[in-house]
Amino acid sequence: MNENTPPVAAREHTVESFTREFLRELNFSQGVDLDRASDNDKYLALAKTVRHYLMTRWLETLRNQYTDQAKTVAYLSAEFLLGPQLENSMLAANLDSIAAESLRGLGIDIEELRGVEIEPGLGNGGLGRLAACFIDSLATLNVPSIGYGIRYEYGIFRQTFVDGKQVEKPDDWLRLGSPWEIAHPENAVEVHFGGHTKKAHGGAEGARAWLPDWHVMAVPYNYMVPGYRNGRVNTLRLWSAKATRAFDLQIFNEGDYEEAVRAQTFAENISKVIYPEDSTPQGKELRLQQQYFFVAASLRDFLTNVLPPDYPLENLPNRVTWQLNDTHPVIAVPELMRILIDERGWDWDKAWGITQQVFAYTCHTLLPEALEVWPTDLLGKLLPRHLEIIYQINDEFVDQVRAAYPGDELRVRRMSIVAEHPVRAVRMAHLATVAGFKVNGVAALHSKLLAEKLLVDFAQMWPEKFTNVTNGITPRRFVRLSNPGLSGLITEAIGDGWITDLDQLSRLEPLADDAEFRRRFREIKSSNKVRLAGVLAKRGDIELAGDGMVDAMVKRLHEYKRQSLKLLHIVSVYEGICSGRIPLDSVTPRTFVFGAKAAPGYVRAKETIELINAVGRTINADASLKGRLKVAFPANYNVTLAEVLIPAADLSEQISLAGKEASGTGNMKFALNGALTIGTDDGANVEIRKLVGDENFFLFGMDEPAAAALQASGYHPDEFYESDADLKAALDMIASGAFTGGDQGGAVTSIFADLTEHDRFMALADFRSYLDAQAKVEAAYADQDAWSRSAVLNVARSGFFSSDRSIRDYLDRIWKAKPIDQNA
Ligand code: NTF
Repeated sequence: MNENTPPVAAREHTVESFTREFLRELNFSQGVDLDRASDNDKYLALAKTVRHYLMTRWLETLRNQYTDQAKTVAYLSAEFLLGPQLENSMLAANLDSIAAESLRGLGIDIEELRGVEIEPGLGNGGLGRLAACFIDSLATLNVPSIGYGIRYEYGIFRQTFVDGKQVEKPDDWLRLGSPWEIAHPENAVEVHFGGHTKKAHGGAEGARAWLPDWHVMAVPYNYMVPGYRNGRVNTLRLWSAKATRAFDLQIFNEGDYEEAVRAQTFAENISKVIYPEDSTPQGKELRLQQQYFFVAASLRDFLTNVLPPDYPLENLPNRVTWQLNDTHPVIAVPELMRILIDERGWDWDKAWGITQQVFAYTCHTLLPEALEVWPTDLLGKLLPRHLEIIYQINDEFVDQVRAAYPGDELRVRRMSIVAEHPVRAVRMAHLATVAGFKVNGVAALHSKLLAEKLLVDFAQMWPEKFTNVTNGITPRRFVRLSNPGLSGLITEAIGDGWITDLDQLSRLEPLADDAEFRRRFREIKSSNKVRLAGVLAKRGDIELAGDGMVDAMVKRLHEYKRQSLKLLHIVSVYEGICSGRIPLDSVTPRTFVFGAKAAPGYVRAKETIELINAVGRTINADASLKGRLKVAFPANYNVTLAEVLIPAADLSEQISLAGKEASGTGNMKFALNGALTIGTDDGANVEIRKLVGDENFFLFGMDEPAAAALQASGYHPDEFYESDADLKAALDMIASGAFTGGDQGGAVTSIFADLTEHDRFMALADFRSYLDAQAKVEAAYADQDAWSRSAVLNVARSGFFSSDRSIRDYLDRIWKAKPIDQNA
């Protein structure tokens, strides 16, 4: 800290000073008096007040970042699913109780203000939320780091249901103001596209001149990323596209006003909206534009604003790791090569030598169809110089493969960065693997399958490149904030060290045998259910089944995740009750809660939503069930809803086909909040089960080798349909139109036909085992005391799933960066 820096203590942390600041904000920033202020005014004033308290620390962190020039983690991610910011910032700044007291004194209900906040939904699901947890942990662990991404004007669509069908509405999250960001138009960066290349005059051998034909400005918006009460405030920099004035003016001067406006819209479309896809690549030109847009701006920003002038880029590997969050930012690889060769005049080998030391790649999928591939026609049109560089990287790489495996042309073809069929295209995962110094999967099983299946040729050639870092979640947001009851109970028992050292939860183990502790744990669960019931009731008259079990399946709607298997279970129970096979009073009262968005173009997923809603409507309206079963499917599942739902859940559904879910992170959030998991041996479920113990986890279904073997031997779902009477009855009930007012067409036919004829993710093969596991769940739940013992053990044994641990693993295995304590 230099002498001019005001010491942090100068910002008093008292209720009075907070109130003063808040009223100042209300008057001078919002321009209203307290008695005329709307909730939105109050929310914005509160947010800005909190922001002020963090500002000193932020500036300090930025100064230190510049003077220390320490190794920095630059996390490049097309998605950051941040969730609401207010509470988290207050918590990090240690202002939560002061703010609450201050507002109380002014007669303001802080809860109401929380309700005003619109979360920035700048991500689809797990991948984007992981990035948000990681920047939280990086800051909390004192790691110098910057997150780089895109400031989408419209986040992930708002889901509504019309007649049970998903209808997407734009998510205009910026409409009421965005107090958490600071724009820096003066630091805007030009990003170029299109045109052609030609031989450079002078410059290094192999250097080319790129003559782009259009460009756009990337304007940075900075977000604070406060560590948990450690004085560090890192930066998340999100880029927004702005048409350049020169570009408009030229056309404007040519007298074509409409064309000028059109051109501006075209350029600004780049950051207009996030692609609502998850686990499937969306091969759209605009998406490639988005990727290059944010990556080019981020590299430029790092090289010119974070590094000092004239920094010798030979030292770059000591200064930065650019972590590639999936393949979305991989175009950074040829971009850095272009900068080093064409702009800095380096020769190819030297540039490649450095490039290979600064990128590391995280893969998040096991579905081959989810790996991004860009047709060379498109890539060449948009980024002609980058395509040339990719070709050259590939030429050298292919030579290397030939040298290592002489005569094995099939292998060469499999590994080539450039695929020839069905069209010539660049495989971004191959490029990332060739260029990255490390490649990691996101759970132990996933990393193993990456090395043995998806990227097997690469793992054979470079075994040391491959590693695992199991995902994690931030305990600040997903326990401390979202589950105040449980947080209080834990802190009372073991102190509050767990908030930044989640392994300490193991000290709760003995309390699993303490009847009073279990009772209090149950009490908290019940009050969390009451809170959930209140939120669901407001969201459209959704009811819970009394104080019964809350059974939750929340995640993107995807066939591999098998919401349809969950649906078959529900229908099977209902069919059993209707046909008299299952006595109603033997059924545990339970609410099946779904939360799921389907990609707008994913027809089967949308049909599944429609069917879930149809089944839900029927069951919820059937008085003969006496309210014992309910289906709750609140629309628009997001972080805000997750924070209310997860703490209330008893049972966590993690039922993907083994070998398909890379990790899952919802599974970790539920376990950490004391829900028991019913799940397959997939993704991080494997690690959860190992840690919490078989007796506290309901395992079912084929494991990955069994699933692969069944697939290989020829899978015939109709055989399962014909041979299992309960399965047949459930499917037939759906097919009969019992849930669709007699309608046997549409979603009903299509899902029935798909499951009985194709069933790519083998829901039918796992049905019986799933039902058996559900029977065990019912039996276990009947003994509430034993159930809560298992639940407490789930909490006590889930410390491993902190994203702090993930970040430590990244530091250790990949980044080799050192934490720097700002207060030291
Ligand atoms: C997702 N991947 C995986 O499907 C999840 O299993 C995993 O938990 C998260 O990433 C975070 O690692 C994707 O969304 C994508 F796009 F890679 F398919």
